[in-house]
Amino acid sequence: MENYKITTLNDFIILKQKDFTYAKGELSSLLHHIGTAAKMVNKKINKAGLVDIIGSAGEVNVHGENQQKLDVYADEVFIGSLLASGECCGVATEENENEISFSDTFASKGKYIVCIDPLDGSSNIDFNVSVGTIFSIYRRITQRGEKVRNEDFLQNGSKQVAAGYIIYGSSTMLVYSTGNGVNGFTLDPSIGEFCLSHPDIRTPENGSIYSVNEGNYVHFPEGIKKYIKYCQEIDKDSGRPYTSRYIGSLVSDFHRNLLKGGIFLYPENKTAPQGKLRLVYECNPIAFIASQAGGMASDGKRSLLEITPSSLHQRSPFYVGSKGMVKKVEEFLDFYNR
Ligand code: P6P
Repeated sequence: MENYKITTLNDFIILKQKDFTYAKGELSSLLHHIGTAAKMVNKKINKAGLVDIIGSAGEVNVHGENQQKLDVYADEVFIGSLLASGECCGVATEENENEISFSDTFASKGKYIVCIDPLDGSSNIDFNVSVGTIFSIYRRITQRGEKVRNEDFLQNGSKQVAAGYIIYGSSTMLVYSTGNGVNGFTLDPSIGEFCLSHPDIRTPENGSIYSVNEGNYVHFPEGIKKYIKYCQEIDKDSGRPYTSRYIGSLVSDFHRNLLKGGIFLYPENKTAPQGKLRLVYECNPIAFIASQAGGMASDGKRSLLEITPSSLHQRSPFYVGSKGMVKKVEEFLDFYNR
């Protein structure tokens, strides 16, 4: 008898809700709505090559970056689904300059705010490279029923109630944590459900993969240049030389390293003095997942989760993955940038 014991995302959310004595189902409902939005975006991405939805929307986003049509679609779908949940009172997304306050009577009383990059890596879509959604959930600071304010979205990463990502790749996966470990769910299109496929993900203390855009090498800090050469040296005891793997899509590069062990680096460089990746809705949620799986994330000097953001779209140097490897990068930066 084939094993039909399937645990869907919704089964799991309800099951795990029992871990939180004070839980009244609000977070569960919010996570369920994120799963629904992910299925809708997945459907469009799968057909992107066939219908007129790839390519530029002809607009640029708040950062002056060319907005892909699927960016716009994903942004609208996730915002709509978060509003519909009734548990989220406002969102900050990569595609909108300012936070969005939900004025709907029901939603304005929501307990949570969400920071989200609706479609990270979207410039890769036209070339059939995996892309992702990255999300972060906090309790609001403002009073329920009030309009949200900037301060609701500028909490440090250690205050995250939950975080996760969806990777639209060879299969579509949702990986999330509510602070009790990390679990991965793979979408079974035949039943339209995310099914538990990677329970209790733990990332190895050390790995043999390093992921960085070496095209920026000349612009890197001295400590990063030396670390990259360290990865390329022969040292059988530590398994070097490491393997270089870089897709150019954060969720894909991080997800591979999370499962196999490895480090992802996006350093500050002369052309991007604060790095490229956004602290609030890219680095922090990924850092939360990494730390929950036994890894760590740093800006090169300190734990990324301890940084209090000063603006919604601020960038940060980003080093994330296996704890031993991130600590080694911090050592190199400290020694060579002394
Ligand atoms: P670069 C995609 O545009 C993205 O925001 C991340 O997904 C990815 O890790 C990074 O930028 C790639 O940047 O400069 O190496 O092309």
